[in-house]
Amino acid sequence: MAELEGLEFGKSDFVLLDEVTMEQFMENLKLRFEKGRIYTFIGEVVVSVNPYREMDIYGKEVVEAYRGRELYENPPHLFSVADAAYKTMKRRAKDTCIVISGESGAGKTEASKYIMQYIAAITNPSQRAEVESVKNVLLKSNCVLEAFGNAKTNRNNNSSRFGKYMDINFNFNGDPTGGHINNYLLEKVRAWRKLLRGGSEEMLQSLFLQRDPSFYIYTREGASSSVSCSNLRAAVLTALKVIGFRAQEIDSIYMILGAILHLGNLEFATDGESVRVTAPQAVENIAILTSTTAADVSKALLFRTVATGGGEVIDKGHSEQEANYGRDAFSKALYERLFSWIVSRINAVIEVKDYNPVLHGKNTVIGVLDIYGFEIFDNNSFEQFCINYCNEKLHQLFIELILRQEQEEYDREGIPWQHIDYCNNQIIVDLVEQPHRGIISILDEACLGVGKVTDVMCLESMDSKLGQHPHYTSRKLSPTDKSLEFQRHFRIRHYAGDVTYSVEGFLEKNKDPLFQDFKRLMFNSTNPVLSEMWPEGRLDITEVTKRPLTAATLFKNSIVALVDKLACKDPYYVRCIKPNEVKSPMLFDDARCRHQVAYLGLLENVRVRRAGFAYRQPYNRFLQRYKMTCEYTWPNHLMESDREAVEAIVKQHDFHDDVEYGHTKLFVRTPRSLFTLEQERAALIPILVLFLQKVWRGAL
Ligand code: AOV
Ligand code: MG
Repeated sequence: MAELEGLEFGKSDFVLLDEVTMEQFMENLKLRFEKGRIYTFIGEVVVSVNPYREMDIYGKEVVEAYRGRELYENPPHLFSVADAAYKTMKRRAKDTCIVISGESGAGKTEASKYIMQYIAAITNPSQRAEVESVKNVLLKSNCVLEAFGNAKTNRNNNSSRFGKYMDINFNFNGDPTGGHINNYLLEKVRAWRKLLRGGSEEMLQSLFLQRDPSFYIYTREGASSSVSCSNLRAAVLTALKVIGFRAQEIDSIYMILGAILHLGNLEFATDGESVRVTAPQAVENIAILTSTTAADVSKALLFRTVATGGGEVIDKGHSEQEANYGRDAFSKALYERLFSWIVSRINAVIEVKDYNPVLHGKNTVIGVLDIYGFEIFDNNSFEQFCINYCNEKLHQLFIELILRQEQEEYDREGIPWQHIDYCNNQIIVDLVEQPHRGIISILDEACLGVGKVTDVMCLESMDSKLGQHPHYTSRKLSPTDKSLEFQRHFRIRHYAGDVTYSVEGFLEKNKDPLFQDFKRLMFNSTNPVLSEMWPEGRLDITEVTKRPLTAATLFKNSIVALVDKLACKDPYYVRCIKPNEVKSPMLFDDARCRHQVAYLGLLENVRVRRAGFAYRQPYNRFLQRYKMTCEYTWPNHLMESDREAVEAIVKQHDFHDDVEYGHTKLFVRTPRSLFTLEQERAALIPILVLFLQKVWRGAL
């Protein structure tokens, strides 16, 4: 409803569009963006457009305005969703979650931070010290994760290179008692320019590092950064200390980062039969920083231990190419382990301990998910495949949960259920994840294959197994489609649109193998922090028989677990849209936005919402808003209940057939009925104001 806002700002809920068409949707979205209204509802969902400028809408007064209020009483805002999730959790003792999605740079991480800040602001009114300290750690954990998991990309200066799901636990008072973080698919090592820029001379020396980022292969790319690095580093250090990282742990973190930078600069050369490292000093540095010996580091870089058929163990020398490959896999793994370890350390601190449900009442949870949205690039690879699969799963959950939520509300309110038609994307999910026949299975099979299985062979296998699938195609299957290249491309018809993937590198990325020797090297480090990160390095070569799960399967498992976690909660959604590619606060790029509206499934969302009841409101609230439009209810009604009074209003305006009366709420099917009421109300307000002014003057 256009509460507190005039219609010049467009419709504050897309449900109120005259017709659900892309044209009308876009017109409203654009109008609101241009008027500085970056949030719009679809029922309880908030659609957000990145303003790319500071907005003065997150302050204390705004928090107060939203605190404990119903969704429709204020203009749409992240705080509406945060408050709704919090209220549901507190009132109905239900777990809730807030799913924030959208493409890179659309504003997901910023939104998740405002939501956390809101929850922090409205809880613990009595300022109990132990709750404050939990809140502090929860908020500070963001800073640490961003420092290690974010990087500048061409799409976002502060891009999260990992998906994050955070549970916040609450006691029966509604105060936070702890939490848990899950991270998903960390991408690439790009995050530590700040280490070099912000580090003291002393620190850099102790890590054997040069200050100039361009000296290191891993920090060379995009070396300019506007963020004040020394401040950032100081903030991260403070955050690490607040969370409770010990001095030795903090030192270890920096030593590992240093070791990774040195690793990146290692080069190999071939002398006759054998391969050697060209700069032995770097090996020395790595050994010191990882508390190992140069001989061991060098051996792990140049050889791998293999068990022969006869049970004999031999050292097999790498080729130059294998050594290069091993080095990159090692530095990537070091970084991934470090990140996961940091997350697990934070989890150990914020984990709810000694919770006694008898003593403390039911422990409830709000989950906040900030995860990469659908990605369609010019060249889409394995990463996009994983990310888009994740979004198919989330979309499926979205539709399912929204329908379930509707149904539950109807049940609660005693209203007959009505069937809602929607597009079911199960078939696409199956295409990717089905055992034996799905793409992930085919990939895994190819990775297991003996001998040299190539990406092209894998594509052929997919073509033969999936040729009949309506959502899968390739050039071989659609010979006339010139946009697909032979032996390279396959295309999936996602719910959000067609995406063409290049199969190159799929197998390599899926296998993602790290030579066992590196694991043993790290496990045998005399630094206990490092050793703790590599428990499987304990295994002897003869004991390592099981193949590690592939990257795609690991990812699938983590997403299935995530979906299970979300599915048992009451969901709230923030759908983020990026208005343009140039980070401009002025520009609304129509084509880009249209594309996002389509793949976020927003029109479908509006349709589902309108298929049942477009609008619902508790009787007393409805009455407050519209009582002036009916003679029986103004200024106060004399009826038995608010519900009867609402009935009087509905009858007087002649839309009795368009509503259902629930136990506590009125349900209105079509928005048109409400327009009439809103118009009448708008026309009455000036008259009323005049009237009140007269009364007021008379009283003087
Ligand atoms: P993302 O999380 O969706 O991208 P961010 O939340 O990092 O995107 O937002 C990108 C940038 O947009 C921020 O650094 C801000 O400059 C600006 N921004 C976003 N939301 C707001 C807001 N509400 N008010 C002001 N500025 C905002 V990625 O992590 O890349 O998928 O992987
Ligand atoms: Mg982000």
